[in-house]
Amino acid sequence: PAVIHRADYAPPAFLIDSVTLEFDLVPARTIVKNSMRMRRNPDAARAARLELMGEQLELVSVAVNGVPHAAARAHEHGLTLDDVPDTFELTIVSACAPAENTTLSGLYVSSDNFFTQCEAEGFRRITYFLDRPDVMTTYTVTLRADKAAYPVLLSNGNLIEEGDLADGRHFAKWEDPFKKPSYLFALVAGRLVALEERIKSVSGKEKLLQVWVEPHDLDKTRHAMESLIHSIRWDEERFGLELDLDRFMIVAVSDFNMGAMENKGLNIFNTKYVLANPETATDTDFANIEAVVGHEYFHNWTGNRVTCRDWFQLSLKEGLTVFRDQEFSADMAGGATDETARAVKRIEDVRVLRQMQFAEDSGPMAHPVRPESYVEINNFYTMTVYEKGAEVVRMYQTLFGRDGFRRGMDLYFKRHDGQAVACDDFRLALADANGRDLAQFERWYSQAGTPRVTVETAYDADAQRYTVTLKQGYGDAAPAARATQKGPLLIPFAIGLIGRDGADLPLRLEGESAASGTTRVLDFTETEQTFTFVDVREAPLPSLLRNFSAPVVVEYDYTADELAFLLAHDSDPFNRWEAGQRLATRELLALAARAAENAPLQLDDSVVTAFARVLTDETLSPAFRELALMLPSEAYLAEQMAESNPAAVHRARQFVRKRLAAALREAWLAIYDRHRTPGAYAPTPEAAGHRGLKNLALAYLAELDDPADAVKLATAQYAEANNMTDRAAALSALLAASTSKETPAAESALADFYRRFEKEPLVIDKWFALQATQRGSAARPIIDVVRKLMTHPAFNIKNPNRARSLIFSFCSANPAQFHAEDGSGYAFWAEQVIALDALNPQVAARLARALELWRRYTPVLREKMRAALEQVASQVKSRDVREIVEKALV
Ligand code: BAL
Ligand code: ZN
Repeated sequence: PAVIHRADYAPPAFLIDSVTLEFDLVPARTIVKNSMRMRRNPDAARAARLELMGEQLELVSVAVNGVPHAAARAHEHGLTLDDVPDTFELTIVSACAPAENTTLSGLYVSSDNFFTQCEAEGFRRITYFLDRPDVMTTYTVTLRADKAAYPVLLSNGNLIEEGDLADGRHFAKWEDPFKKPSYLFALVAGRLVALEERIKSVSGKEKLLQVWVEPHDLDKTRHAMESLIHSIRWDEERFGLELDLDRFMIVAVSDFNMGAMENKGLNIFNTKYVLANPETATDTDFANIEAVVGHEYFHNWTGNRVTCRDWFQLSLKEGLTVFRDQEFSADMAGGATDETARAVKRIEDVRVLRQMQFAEDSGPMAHPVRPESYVEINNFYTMTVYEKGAEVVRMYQTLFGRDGFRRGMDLYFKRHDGQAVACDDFRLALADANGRDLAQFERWYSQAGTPRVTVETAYDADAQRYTVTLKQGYGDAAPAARATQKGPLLIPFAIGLIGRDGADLPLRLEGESAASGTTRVLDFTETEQTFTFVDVREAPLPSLLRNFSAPVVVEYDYTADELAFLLAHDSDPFNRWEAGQRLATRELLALAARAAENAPLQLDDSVVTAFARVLTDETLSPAFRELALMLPSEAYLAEQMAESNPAAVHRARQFVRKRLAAALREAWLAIYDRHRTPGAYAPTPEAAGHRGLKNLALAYLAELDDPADAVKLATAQYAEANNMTDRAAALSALLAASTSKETPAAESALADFYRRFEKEPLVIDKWFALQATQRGSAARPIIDVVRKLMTHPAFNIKNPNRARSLIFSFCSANPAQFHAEDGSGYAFWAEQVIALDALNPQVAARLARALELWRRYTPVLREKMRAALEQVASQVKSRDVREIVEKALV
């Protein structure tokens, strides 16, 4: 397949000054009339012809300045027009088939309503166009449809006219005053209802806010609305950015490839990130909705007002907007000053980064934050572009502080509002606003792979000097990453030094006149660099990379005692958590190595003691304790092994869970009791923290060989729960307990759960996911459960949420069962990738990625994975899946 290279970027040969679209919406055949005022781009080389992109379209007519154009040729990828003048009005009529569109890209039907998804290249499936982000224009859109079937007609911007037509049809005309690229176009038509609010923005202008859903979901829209209002306020306060439209709409749709989409003024959301009430949504769902509503809203400035020049610059908007939504969530949880509450959010984000992005960066799909090439852009909506991209943006704030970062943002908007720009433009704005040369920082955008920083320290008691030597490199990087690595990075390396009493020491670097602060951000710019602290009155313990100040791996030889000390004392809450994770990871990897050889397992008491201390430390917030007591995931641990062995990791991790359960049984019971949250449900971070810790206690109790306590508590909790967090946690505990000792409570709760929530698709997704991710045994492999569930009447592979809840949950979130030695998981994976490829290539390609790290597994698994990959490679058709499996097999 054709590879597209960043280096080949050229400006468009033609520009579009305005576009008028008229839709006659019919599911089987929708007619689109597209009138564009076009002219040649004075800043581009003169082109012999006009090439418009188009896919899966039926051309009806083409006219230039109102005259049918003979020299127009439609082909598989678009429409070619010879002999066009320098400026002209181009009118194209075409048809598409929304009801047949299972790809969920372009115009499609879901629950008998019409929706669109245009990012990245879906608009060309609606009409012929210059479907590239650097072609920005103003849109006027008229929608016509049957009034009874489609009473609501929405598009971007402001509603300027509506009315009835003949034959029971009606129309609505929308005008978006802002120029935008085609990927931000949207329309929605159907039987929907809205929750509405009117607010005044900071400058006193009235704004209409709407959350549109199907009628039976109206009782689940309040939280999304509140999240939207909080987002609007937050962007005004933190960045001085105001909502620029009179009306802002969110629409929920149950068939959606992504989480949500930031179309100008008409955000379209996966129902998963809109709908919530206490009975149907967990604390995590509530938090995710707040984050995603924020994310899409924040795109209005970072993405829409200033957009991307080309898709290689995707992180310009995504990395920045993820950073903004992370900061929003942290501010909502802890304000600017509650460091522990902020750290909880930081830890959650870093867990995801390390588990998913570091893995991506170590395999065949490794790419820089600003990729150099792609086959299918949809494959580059990745953890690297989003999450590592957000870390790159965070580093500017770490270097310049909140105020310096704000100065950079202000300059970025001053320079580029209304433009389509590149990652370099953002970097230069930050550099210029803060008077610093950030040329070296560019490498964060161009180099792939996870940097490794090794640390050596030395203390000279006589001179009271402490030296910290940092070395950076990429270790044994994957070939895809190695090819991009050119030189050292500018790494803001935050460090503190801790004295024997557990308190931070004042810090003075050599050459400074006085000590200042207890955390310093070192400018680490060379391959090897030594920093000397003076007036260090005792041998300190270093607290390294505080608050995870850069997306790197830190290697330092801490002893187990030192890690236990940091876990008990570090003033940086992130590093307190980190010390516990290092301690646990080290222990778990040693155990996994033994498990791989079927050697007996044994856990050092000091580990149990260190964890017990955190668990019972009442000065720590429940949310923090929950994170500290959560062991690194099986996926993360397998990734750390020289040869990934999911079965051994599972055995080791289960062994430790059982030991922690047994050794701390009384403590878990006490915690369970103390952190019950009686009364009305509120999804606040504080209440969620109590529930989280309580349910962690329940999960540990369910690990006991005799899980009677857990079964009793979970059965009661399941029956009495007034919220989904507690009900789902109880069900999960019952399923876990039933693997040690069969309990009828698990089966009956599972059946009750289904009956109770049969009409709530998002809850039924949880029902599938809980079963797909449950622990199995030799007698009861989960692949059998999954295959049976595939035939359940509620299963529907065409709905991405449902496919994810069963197929993806099993293939990506149940490693011990998926990687069964008999290869049964891989055979299932191949079947499903092939089935999805024919329906929805974007979703299929995501699933395809579950095997990309195959080379890192034990030989037996590796060979079976390769065979499955080859089978898929020989059968799939889409560019999306081909790119993934072909890169994996190289
Ligand atoms: N732009 C695609 C969805 C999102 O990142 O918001
Ligand atoms: Zn985004």
